[in-house]
Amino acid sequence: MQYPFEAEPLPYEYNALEPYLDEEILHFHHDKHYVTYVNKLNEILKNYPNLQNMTLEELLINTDELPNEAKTAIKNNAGGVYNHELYFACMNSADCELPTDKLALAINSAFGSIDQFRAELTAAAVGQFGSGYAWLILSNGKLEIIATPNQDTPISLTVTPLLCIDVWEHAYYLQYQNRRPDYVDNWFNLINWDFVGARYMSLASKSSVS
Ligand code: MN3
Repeated sequence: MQYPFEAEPLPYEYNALEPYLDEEILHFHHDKHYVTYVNKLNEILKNYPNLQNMTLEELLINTDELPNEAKTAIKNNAGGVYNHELYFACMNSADCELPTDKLALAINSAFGSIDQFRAELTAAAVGQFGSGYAWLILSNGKLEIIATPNQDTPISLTVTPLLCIDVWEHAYYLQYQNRRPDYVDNWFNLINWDFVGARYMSLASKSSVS
């Protein structure tokens, strides 16, 4: 995927995540916030034909190749596209409350238990000051939890994101107002563990983790 980037459709119905996330939030979040990042990225890249053959990942990783005057805008908007696509893909309506198989083993090994994993991811998401994301990442074959501000993305740190939660206020304010901890708590019901597990298996094998 490269310029001109096209917005991916939401991978489920807009009301599929109720009662944990309202249809109205999904409309604003996907159709306005996410689509705006796609459009702005294309607007910027229109002026840089030499960047138009780069993938989204390349734009975020090979930042040395970006012109100085456009570097921040490209980072913010390409990050906004990448982060939102992963965030939407990491959720679904299925009652899939726990990871399974090798990902479950890896989570237990890295954090001690699923409950501890949940506590650490919650702390990162609730504790992120201002806008940003909390992530489960794969770094040198090990699972870790980090938080990033704004639209910064872990792939720029050369680690691999497996799962993310958007904690910008636009992700929850219409339904939860200032109660970010309630949003985070309910979001755990929405994690698409089949997707995250498949992502782990495919990426872990690439970094030679068994
Ligand atoms: Mn968002």
